[in-house]
Amino acid sequence: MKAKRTALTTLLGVGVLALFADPVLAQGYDSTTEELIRSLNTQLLFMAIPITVLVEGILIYTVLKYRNNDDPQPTKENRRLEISWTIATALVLLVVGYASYGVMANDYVSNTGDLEAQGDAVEIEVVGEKYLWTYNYEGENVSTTGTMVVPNNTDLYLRITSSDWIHAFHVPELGLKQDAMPGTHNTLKTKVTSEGTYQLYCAEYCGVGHSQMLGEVEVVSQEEYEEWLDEQ
Ligand SMILES: [Cu+2]
Repeated sequence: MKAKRTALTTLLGVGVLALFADPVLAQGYDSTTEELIRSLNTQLLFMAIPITVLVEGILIYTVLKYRNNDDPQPTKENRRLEISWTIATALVLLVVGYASYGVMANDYVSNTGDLEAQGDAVEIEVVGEKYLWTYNYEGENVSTTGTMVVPNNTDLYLRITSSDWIHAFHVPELGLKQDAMPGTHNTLKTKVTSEGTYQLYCAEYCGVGHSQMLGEVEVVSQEEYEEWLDEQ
């Protein structure tokens, strides 16, 4: 009995530690995309922890209780048990499926690429080439390389493409990742919700300069963005 309690306490402790180790709970979100993805991750974690504790608890309990049994007997058919675990699994899958669908089907996470920019959204063509990123601001006649300046709290439509071969646009802190393919534009839609500078990486090995294919996303207030546009 004491061993069982110790085992359960240990498992609970590991679960609580896992929660604290999750950076999501310690800080806010920087974009709508990041919020959707990370909060789904947290929801799934909260589901996974009790299931893990239950399964491991039963396992440890059984091992301890029957460790001196030299003549184990196979379990005979148990219809009630089979129905229980079938229904329980189905319920878990339904909840996971429902939660995931809500996130996966959201424009901020995935879209078919033909999304039209709405209202005062900012639309930028992001072009990857060996080994730099170029940003063409739609309707503004502005083009920059290296640092992409965007306004805070505004929908962004990033049309990702490449002028030579495959790269990938990746800003981990904002939850953004998209292939940059020659001859096609893949759309990322997001809204950044906190000002700051975020590191941009190329996430598809593209040659000797791949590790240097970096950039920055600088998120500023609406006014600063307008000023910056005028200066260009
Ligand atoms: Cu690259």
